[in-house]
Amino acid sequence: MSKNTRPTSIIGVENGFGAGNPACKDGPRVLKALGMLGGIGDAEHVLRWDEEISLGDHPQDKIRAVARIAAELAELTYRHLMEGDRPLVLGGDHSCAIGTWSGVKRYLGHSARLGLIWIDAHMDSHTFATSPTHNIHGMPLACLLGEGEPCFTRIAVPEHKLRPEDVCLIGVRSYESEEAAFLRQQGVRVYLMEEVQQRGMQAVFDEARKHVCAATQGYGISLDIDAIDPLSAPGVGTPVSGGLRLNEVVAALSEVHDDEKLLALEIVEYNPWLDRHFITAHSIRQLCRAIVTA
Ligand SMILES: [Mn+2]
Repeated sequence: MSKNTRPTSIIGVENGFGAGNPACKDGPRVLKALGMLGGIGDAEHVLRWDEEISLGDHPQDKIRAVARIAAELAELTYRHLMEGDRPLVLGGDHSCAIGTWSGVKRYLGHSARLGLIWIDAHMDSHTFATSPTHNIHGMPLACLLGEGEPCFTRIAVPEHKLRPEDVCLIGVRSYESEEAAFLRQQGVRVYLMEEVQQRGMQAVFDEARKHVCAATQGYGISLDIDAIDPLSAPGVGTPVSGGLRLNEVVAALSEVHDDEKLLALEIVEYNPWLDRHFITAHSIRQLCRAIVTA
């Protein structure tokens, strides 16, 4: 691996319009107010809060609201990469992924390929045709693969942002059959929680990293904190028991934090109002420390 020299720059996305419970929009603001990400980093590994984006409280139309946020975020991740930073997007609900990775794809260029490791208890691969809830945070991966509303699939650049063979999911344990069928038909590699338990997170993560790097010019990590066991991350809208151990995810991030090919990361779905004793906030601090300084 060539060594990363980019400073990490946090972009807070105060948006919960894609989730059933919109209060995860307060995640970045609460982490900042608690000083939870202070004192991370050193002279060689800089971490700085950059900016927050938000839309205000009561949008008339959730689809337009989420699309507007995604377009704004795509512009920001693109600009930060151009300026030599590594963006760390803090959600907000997972619909922000549409924006994050559209901006990263724009930065890489039309003919380049982007890899993505999607760590999540869910598949997030619905469309409006298959989703029982119509919550957009259940759709971002399908959108990035080119499936879904044009206002989501055409952000930043018109082409599909990801090729299915450049994507891996890790930690999945709750999904609908339509999503599983879509990903299977696309040929996306999914490491269900069962496989992670059998083989160990480190083996699975190493294999996933090789997979998403094989034919790509750079890759990212999208971490939905509901992938982590609710014991270490209770502050999420849709907790599912039997998840990844926090220390395994921290170890995985530490392993790649200095990898020059790792272009951007996101940590999403923290809902501070559902947290207990700041357990989730402390877990996020550990994850961010692993990303910045290992
Ligand atoms: Mn998710």
